[in-house]
Amino acid sequence: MPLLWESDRVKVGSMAQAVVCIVMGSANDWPIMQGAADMLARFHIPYEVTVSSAHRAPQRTAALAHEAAQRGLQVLIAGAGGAAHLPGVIAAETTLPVIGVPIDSSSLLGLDALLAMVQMPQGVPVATVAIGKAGAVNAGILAAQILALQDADLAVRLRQYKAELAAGVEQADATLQAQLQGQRDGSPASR
Ligand code: RP5
Repeated sequence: MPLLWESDRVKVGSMAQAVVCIVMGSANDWPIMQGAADMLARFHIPYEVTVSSAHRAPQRTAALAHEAAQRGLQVLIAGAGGAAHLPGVIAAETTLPVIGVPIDSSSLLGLDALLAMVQMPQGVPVATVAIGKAGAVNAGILAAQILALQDADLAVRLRQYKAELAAGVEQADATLQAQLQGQRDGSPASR
């Protein structure tokens, strides 16, 4: 089968073989899905980005899924809104792990996409994350965690990220405590 989407996919990062593919139902999903791309870049994971659609381009989507493993991809991240069948259709055609990102692009604010992704039938899982930007970011992190099972250096970068999250909470609490102390020092009761 020809690589129907080979010519127009966009590879990002180093010249290394992409191991993650970010696919989205519309180019209009990119502002959200960029959250996944940013996390992959942060963890130095080569990835590619493309648009496909379970409904508007079913053959392109099937080819993408069929050819993913043989092209060296290891994780697929699929974002879509509305009746979001893209991750499920891809998961039906590959044994690679598929992470679904519900996009809040419809009048139902992504609840439709969330249910379409998370309610997959037994036997065909889609690892569905939260609606919108937080979900896209988490999809990038989850992809990194999957890849880190076979990549010790990546596992170190993930542990550093966790440490940064914890340090951010410590910093936020220190700032809050200082503000509260300042309010107490300035209140009439403390004079
Ligand atoms: C879905 O329909 C896409 O994932 C997008 O979120 C939504 C709207 O697509 P456009 O009409 O903006 O291209 O398939």
